Amino acid sequence: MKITRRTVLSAAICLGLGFGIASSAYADKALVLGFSQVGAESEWRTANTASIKDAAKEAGVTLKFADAQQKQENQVKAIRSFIAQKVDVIAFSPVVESGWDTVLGEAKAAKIPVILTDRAVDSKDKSLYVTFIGSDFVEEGRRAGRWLLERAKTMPAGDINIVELQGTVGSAPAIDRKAGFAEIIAANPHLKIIRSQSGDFTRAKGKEVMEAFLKTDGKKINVLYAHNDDMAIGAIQAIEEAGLKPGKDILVISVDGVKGAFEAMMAGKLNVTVECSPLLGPQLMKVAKEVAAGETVPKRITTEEGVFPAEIAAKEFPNRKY
Ligand code: GYE
Repeated sequence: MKITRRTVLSAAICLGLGFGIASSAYADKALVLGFSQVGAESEWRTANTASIKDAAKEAGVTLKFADAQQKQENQVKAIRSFIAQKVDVIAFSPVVESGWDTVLGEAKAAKIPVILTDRAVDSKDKSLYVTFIGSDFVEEGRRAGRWLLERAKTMPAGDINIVELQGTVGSAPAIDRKAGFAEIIAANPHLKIIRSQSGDFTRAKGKEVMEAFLKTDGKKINVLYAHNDDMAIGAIQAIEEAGLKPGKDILVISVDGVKGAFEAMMAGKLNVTVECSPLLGPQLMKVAKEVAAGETVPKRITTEEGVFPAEIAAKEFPNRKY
């Protein structure tokens, strides 16, 4: 074959194109994300897992997904295995706030960036992770408190006794939702938390702990504040089984805004839910790609959310995505 200027040129174009295609396909394939999920404890968590899996597929990210079944030791194991597999980015939703420094130090030493999603860690060394994507749980607690503060104005004079179902002990949402709520209700000395215990964010535990509350304090309880919808839904069952009317005899306040909560509001059994969005997948994939490309990302990415009282539940229900 006679080599002309033209063949050299077209060969060069082909090669260039070839490289172009190959390198962009490579770039997409190259992003391997190890994700350690808390578990499958709630409707919120199920929606969060689906959001992450769907978004990974959509973004062409190879996702290595591990379910920790609400145990920190399983998350530590998963993170170590991601390091051993040399994934490009590690993301995880830490079940509890404390005790991450060692394993995050190992990821840092291996030069694998870590993204926190949903829940925070209390590590002093902020260089152990690149960013934290998720809700402001203290603000969610405040929003729940503000609703009650307003509602209390229409309630009979005297003490208003509150029982609280906390989330998983030591978890960021349990610590922060408790703090935000307490901060706001302190403005009215009649608002009194008479019992507060963990229901581990599950329906079964929420029901069980509410049963215990009802046994000792039944008639005295005016309000239930649950740190998530699942515990509220479990507790609603306990209230009904005790012959009381949830939403009326005992006001019920919760957090998340899952479909189950909207159904309970439409049935008149739940008074308000403070929104906490689990749809973090698309944002996580975007940030993971940016981090892998060496871009600087904000240290804190906060999710935008609202409050849904029972009065607007039926209107909002068709718009709910989780
Ligand atoms: O509110 C609860 C889930 O971390 C925000 O975890 C999340 C919480 C959510 O089990 O339902």
